[in-house]
Amino acid sequence: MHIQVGIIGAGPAGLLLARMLHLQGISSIILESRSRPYVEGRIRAGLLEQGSVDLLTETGMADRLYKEALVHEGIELLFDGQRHRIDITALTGRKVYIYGQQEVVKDMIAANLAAGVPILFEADAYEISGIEGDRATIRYRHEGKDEVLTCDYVAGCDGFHGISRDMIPAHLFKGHDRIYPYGWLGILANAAPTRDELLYCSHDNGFALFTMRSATVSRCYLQVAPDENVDNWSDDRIWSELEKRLGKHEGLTISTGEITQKSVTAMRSFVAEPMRHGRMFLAGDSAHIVPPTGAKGMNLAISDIYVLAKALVAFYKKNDASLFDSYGPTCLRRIWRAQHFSWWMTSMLHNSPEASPFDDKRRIAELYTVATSVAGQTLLAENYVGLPFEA
Ligand code: RFL
Ligand code: PHB
Repeated sequence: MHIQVGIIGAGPAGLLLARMLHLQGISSIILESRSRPYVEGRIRAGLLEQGSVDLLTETGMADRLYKEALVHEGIELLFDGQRHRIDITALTGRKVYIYGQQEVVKDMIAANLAAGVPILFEADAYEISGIEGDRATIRYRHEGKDEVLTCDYVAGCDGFHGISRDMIPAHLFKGHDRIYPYGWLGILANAAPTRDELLYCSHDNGFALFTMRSATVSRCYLQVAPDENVDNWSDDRIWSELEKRLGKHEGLTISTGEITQKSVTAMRSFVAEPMRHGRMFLAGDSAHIVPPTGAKGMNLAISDIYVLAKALVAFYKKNDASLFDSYGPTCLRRIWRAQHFSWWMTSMLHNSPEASPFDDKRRIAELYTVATSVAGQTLLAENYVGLPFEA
């Protein structure tokens, strides 16, 4: 089979690309190694920038989002026993949306399948070849058989553990990596959110984040060791630690409930360069990872695809291949800004086991600098709501 664009991965990146290409009459197919229920049930990100929501709206995939998403105009920073609200909307004129990534993914899968865009689930791509030549070939295993797909271009939207990134020859590839000495224990609970805005809390025991998925479902995160065993965390221990970290801050008590999901994620920053090699483009987590404190991962996947879809459309509609060369550099400008923001939020809010008492005091002073100055708050808010797609 031959198709214009072969897409590996049915995460937010691959699914959005397929949709944007379809709307311009460009054919694609998505190969996804996991099953549909697995992909639709995977609990991950929850915060969408206004620009991401605008793109989902333009591509006709935001109907349910507008009914179900929670629209947020501010966040609170909690540190040193105090609460400081940052009025994101007053400072930037923009808002953010709370809507689970798995809901975004469900909407995107439904839109693509309804339009006849093929998504092959449980189709594991294991080899990409020909990207330096006239046409690319993807070999994959589906329903117990080895299959071959040829395509003009390959979109490597296969996440951090995918195969695409490894196809860039070692002498051309550079990976920029930073590993943090902590991770997040994340839980989902049938409990009303503690507040109706997100609480980013820095405490002597470590960072905690109170976020949500709906009026009845809370999502909370606790800073833990990066290799922490989730089995060490009983439900009681989780609630008592959340209470300890949050409870120090005036007027707040947490509502508890049944915990329905628990997992530990290590934190890292990573950027792959280049993002294109011949006929293959990397997009989303296959090209970069951010620590989740800045809520940028899914949003960066979406902004990469905005730039990539534009380049493919220019080629197929106007025979203009020039945007292929600028794809990576355009994305990387925004990616590095998001990397900086994610690193900054992470370093400012977590207490590192490597920090000296001086570092800890300096870090709290930095939080005061940001929270008590309009300039500081604006810097945070502008980055939190997201920079323009082509910054
Ligand atoms: P995905 O979603 O990982 O999708 C890649 C897909 O490729 C498939 N795949 C293959 N398919 C076929 N053949 C192969 N060989 C394949 N190898 C892999 C995989 O099965 C998968 O379905 O990547 P994509 O599309 O680039 O999307 C990136 C986002 O998923 C990620 O950045 C976010 O979840 C990060 N993130 C957050 N991002 C935000 O924007 N806002 C947030 O609030 C936010 N919070 C978070 C987060 C990530 C977290 N974790 C779990 C790391 C909170 C957490 C805790
Ligand atoms: C989430 O809702 O899962 C979430 C929100 C904000 C973050 C990270 C995760 O910074």
